[in-house]
Amino acid sequence: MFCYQCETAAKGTGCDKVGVCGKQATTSDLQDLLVYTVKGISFWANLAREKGAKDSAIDRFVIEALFTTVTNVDFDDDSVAKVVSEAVAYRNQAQALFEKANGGAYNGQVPPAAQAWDFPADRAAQLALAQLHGVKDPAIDPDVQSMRSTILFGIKGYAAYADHAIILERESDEIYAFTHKALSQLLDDSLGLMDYVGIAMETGRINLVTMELLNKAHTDRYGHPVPTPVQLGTKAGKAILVSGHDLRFLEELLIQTEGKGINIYTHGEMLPAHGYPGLKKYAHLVGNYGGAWQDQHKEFQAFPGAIIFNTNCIQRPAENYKDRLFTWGRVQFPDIKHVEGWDFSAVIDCALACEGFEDNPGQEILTGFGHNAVLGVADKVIEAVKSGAIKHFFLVGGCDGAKPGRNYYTEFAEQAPKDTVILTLACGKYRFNKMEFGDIGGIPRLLDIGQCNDAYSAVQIAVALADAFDCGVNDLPLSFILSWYEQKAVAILLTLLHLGIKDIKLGPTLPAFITPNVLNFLVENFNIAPISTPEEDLKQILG
Ligand code: FSO
Ligand code: SF4
Repeated sequence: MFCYQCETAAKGTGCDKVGVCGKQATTSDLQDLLVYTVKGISFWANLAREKGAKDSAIDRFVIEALFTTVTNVDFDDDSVAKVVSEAVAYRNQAQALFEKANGGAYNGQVPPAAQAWDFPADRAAQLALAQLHGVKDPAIDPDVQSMRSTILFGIKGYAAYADHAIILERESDEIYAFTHKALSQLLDDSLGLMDYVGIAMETGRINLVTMELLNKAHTDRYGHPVPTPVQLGTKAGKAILVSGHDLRFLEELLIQTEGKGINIYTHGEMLPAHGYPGLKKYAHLVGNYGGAWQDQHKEFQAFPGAIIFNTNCIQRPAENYKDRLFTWGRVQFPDIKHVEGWDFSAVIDCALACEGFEDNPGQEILTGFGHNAVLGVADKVIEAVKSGAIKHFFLVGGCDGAKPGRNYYTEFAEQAPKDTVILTLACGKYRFNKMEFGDIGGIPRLLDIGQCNDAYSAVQIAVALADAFDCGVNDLPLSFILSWYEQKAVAILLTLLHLGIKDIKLGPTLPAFITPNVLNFLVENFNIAPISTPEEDLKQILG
């Protein structure tokens, strides 16, 4: 195995024996073969689209397969192998689609990934084949390899968002067409470094298109988020904990548990769900439980109910909650019950058989500051900036993780002066979202914009402020202090670069897949910098 797609890549270079995330070498190899096969599908799907032919089953499959390979999603060899065998069939289907549209066979050169190879039935043979198609090709120039990896990981990131959108019955041909084209370009050895830089910027643009599609799907169905206090204590009754990002899943579970004496708690990236009118209307959506994903081992054992993951980030479950744990959608873990489709009765039965909580009210925190809510008080915000009451905005957002260096974000938020406002999103907010920040003239100093995909909302807020002050986003008193962990964060970073956002501070460490030359390019063109200390970074930003 070799995997370097996330921030915890072993020794800062890559996991080569077992994943720091717990991914086994066999799973990693099968995921590599899946990516290789998906590039082959994309080669044919891209050619077919050029001839005016497309197939929605192929389009959706490519997205789902890529999401399967994102960090902390699928740890199950059987499940990944099944997706590879489906991928081989889809590759043949895509080739047939092209040949029909073309009226004959392709007369150019077909890259090996797109040729007609079979997936063996025997696991040992599957793994032997998989080992030939790792993510890194030693024959490729390291900088080109670095950009190819950046593009692949960015595409994997937005594939997660596109999958949520598909579940909400929203799709975009622009996303599918770009995905196929870009993945097939990763097979093209005639392309050079600057070609790939262009494709990476386009990946960022397509991620923005995807986040917008998902935002529209969420707000059309559930309304725009409104500022909402969320209870961190517990309520007497049986309980289900929902972890992940999928709002449609939460809605269906709320419907199926209504009137059953079961309370629903959100975990991790589900917290912003409490702000949506179409979800908060359910009285049994009672609160948020625990912290960010990396604390699940200690927190889940104390949860006296059923627990279900609908997207990342799952970790190897401990024995003391394994039997109460379920997965859904692309998430799978060996020996953990997987719920297929929309029938949640197994989860409900499990919750009813568990002890449940007693009443124990706790602190309340606020969520629901999407662009609609923030721009609804834009006049107040603009006035506060003009009067000097608000001196600066910080977007302190991104993923959380287990590394000690992530204390930077807690300390940064703590040390941000009282005349500054902190916008936050994704699970990194758990580093500071239980602290008291107070308000500036009624505007809370900490505004929770939402999930990582709500980076779309953050962009809308930034663009509206820039319009109001008749300047560019880079001229605003606004700084981006980002924490990354997995591939969705790569997609969001590419979006910010595509938008020309400069001076981003990125941590806790820089990606293992970025070579020194590519880093120099990013520094020269975007002035991107690794985080240093909160004191130094605040001093440098605020002068
Ligand atoms: Fe966190 Fe995990 Fe949202 Fe990620 S729960 S780390 S960027 O999957 O998706 O922020
Ligand atoms: Fe290592 Fe991250 Fe890959 Fe897991 S996802 S194997 S931790 S680089």
